[in-house]
Amino acid sequence: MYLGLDSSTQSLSALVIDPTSGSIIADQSVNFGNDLPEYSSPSGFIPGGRDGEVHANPLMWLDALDLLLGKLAEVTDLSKIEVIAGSGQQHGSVYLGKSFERAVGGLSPSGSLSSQLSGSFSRKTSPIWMDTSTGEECAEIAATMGGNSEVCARSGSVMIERFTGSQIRKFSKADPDAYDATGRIHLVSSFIASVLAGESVPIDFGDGAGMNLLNLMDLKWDGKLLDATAPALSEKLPPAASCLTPVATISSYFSEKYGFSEDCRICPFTGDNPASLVGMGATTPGQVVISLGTSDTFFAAMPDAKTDPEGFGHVFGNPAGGFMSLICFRNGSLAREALRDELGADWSDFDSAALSGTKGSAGNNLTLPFYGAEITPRHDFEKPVSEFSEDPSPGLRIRSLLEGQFLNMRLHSAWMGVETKRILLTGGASKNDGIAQIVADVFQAPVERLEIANSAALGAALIAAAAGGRDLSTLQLIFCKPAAGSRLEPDTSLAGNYSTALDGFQKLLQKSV
Ligand code: XUL
Repeated sequence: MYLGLDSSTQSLSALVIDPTSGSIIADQSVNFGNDLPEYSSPSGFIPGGRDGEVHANPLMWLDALDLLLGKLAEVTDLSKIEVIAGSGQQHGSVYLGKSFERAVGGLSPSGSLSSQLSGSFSRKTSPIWMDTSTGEECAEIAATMGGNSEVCARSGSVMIERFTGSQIRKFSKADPDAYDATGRIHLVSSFIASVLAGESVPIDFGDGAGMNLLNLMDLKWDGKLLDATAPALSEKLPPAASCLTPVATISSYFSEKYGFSEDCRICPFTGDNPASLVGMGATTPGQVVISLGTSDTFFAAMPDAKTDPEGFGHVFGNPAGGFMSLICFRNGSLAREALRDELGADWSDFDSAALSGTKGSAGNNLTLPFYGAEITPRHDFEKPVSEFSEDPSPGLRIRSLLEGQFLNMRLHSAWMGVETKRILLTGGASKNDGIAQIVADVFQAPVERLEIANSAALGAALIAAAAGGRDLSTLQLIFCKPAAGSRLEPDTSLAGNYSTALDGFQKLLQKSV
């Protein structure tokens, strides 16, 4: 049996799979807000951060690990777990003092993780991916490197506030003594893996690519980027490695306390997006995952480390080999909800209006679907801009907003140069057939929805099984099945409408930014 863990923003989840029977043996999770109210972090981070700072308490993640494994041990014989792999929310960083290695290697099962490791941090809180406070540091690093295009060519992304490099720089400037006292900097993913291993383990390439520090050509830390970021950084980072190769066995704390076998192996943990790519069964080029959430994300496998010339998209490592893109669109559900409220509509209106009622107008009206600042493209929009060729009924406004969202995605993912053969739609709004049909029509590709809810934890469990010698693509055929009846075919008669609309959308965008 194999265990996948996912440490996300709001919860820590575990999924145990048995590849021989093709079944999920256990599925447990701990919600930081509900299960650990003493950390006063209802959404997984400390509320009220100033000037764009968003931090979380790493002790909360440790308590969650104890709580989760305790729950899991009640329902599963953990001695049967051969390999553990995992994923973490990307970009977040954990700062450990020089005593960490000794403390984590000598944990006693009679105490808790948090009580025994609370003295090991050189920074009490961890900046996470929602932090936007490092604009100044991004500009400084980009200037030292000779510009953002150089940063992008090396690391796969221009300098991004939430990425780890600028966060490390900010800490080194704000508190140089604490920075000097830092012996190890981990990502959320590599921190949890290190605790399980009882020693610092490597950072996975896939997750490491979200730091603005890894050189995508040789998958090693980039000396020039490290120097531009903070002093002596190379001494503080663990090496980078693949999440598919186990690097340690589990520490005696976990075997004695929760019944794991002493031979249970630990893989480097990857990021939640690379793990989701695996869990959605989308690790080969041609498959695209679109996740419709508060923000919408688009991610897809890529054979080469091609970068976005406009600098909006990111390149991470694909756990199955090669690379993946990740593109974030901030006006996702936020925009859909804003229009719904403006029209006094509900989601069923999105379904019927978007489907049958307005199909004759597909691609005829254009809307830039932005109710606020957007990151793809990066611009401070205030409200949507529309060009209607007919009277804009509520149904048409809904269709036009949705078309605008997916035309914007199609336009800003073209740099990957990968033909979209199949779209896997996930996230809250993916259940809506009207929205899903518009995705299929705009991209002219079939849309499928999978049964699984936590694709990152499933992806981690599949990585564990692959690291244990199972074939990843066979595992994906077994575990990543589309839900029955979820497939929608594109209406190919609309191909011309949407390629004309794509040109029109691009022109409208150029006029407006
Ligand atoms: C990706 C990103 C988020 C986090 C949290 O760049 O910031 O998706 O990984 O899920």
